[in-house]
Amino acid sequence: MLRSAQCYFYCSFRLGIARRTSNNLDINMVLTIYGIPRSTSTKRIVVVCKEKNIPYRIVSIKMLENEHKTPAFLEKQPFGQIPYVVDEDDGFMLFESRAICRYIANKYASQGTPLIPTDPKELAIFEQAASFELNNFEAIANPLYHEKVIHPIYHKIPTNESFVAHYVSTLNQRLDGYERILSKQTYICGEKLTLVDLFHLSFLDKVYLMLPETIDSRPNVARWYQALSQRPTWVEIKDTAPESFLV
Ligand SMILES: N[C@@H](CCC(=O)N[C@@H](CS)C(=O)NCC(=O)O)C(=O)O
Repeated sequence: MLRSAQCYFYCSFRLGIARRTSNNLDINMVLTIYGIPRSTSTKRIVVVCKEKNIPYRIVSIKMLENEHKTPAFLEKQPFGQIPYVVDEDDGFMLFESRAICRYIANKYASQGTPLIPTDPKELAIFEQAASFELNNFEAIANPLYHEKVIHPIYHKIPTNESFVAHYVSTLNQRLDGYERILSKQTYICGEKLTLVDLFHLSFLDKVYLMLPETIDSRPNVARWYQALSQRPTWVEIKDTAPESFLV
């Protein structure tokens, strides 16, 4: 009896068969993430699954063998980038990590940590922050990380120091903006944690590894970064592989 119950649980987990609880939450829904555990974009999704208590599995893509550039992969993700996901409830497919995070946060709005505001003004502030995360933070932190780490280590291309100098100078100006915002409030949209705080985590970690003084020298950015990076959901996944520094 116990065995068949275990088997049911295992099989339903593997097959993504959702069981409805009395409060109508899907507790066994499986989100399949086609990515790599240590990748910045994959982690962005995983931390949200954990905050929302959503069971997920990661199917690792063999990027070193260029699996993400094969016709089969491009059919799912036309730009040849990881990750994309399949919602095993109904086969719904989606790519772009932030869109995926929003999908999870909206589908499971009442489960786990609330992450997207509903009040129109709070939502507008949220959208404002989502826009500057992408355009003012990731747009600089990501190429800086590629220039300093990915190019020399993965692609064997020497770091272009003049590019690095430009990115570091721009990053410092952008972090001054963050300091101004965070000197008035606990999180990036106000007093409550939102999805946009979590969006920052992957590259805040990389910036801290590369240039800790850019964060430590700004007391409110440092406080915010410490609070986010010490969330149990992030601590659990941040060092998913020894080479987590690299992707
Ligand atoms: N905007 C995309 C970016 C995805 C992305 O840049 N993925 C990287 C790994 S973290 C990748 O696939 N790089 C390989 C490539 O671009 O060819 C997202 O957020 O999902």
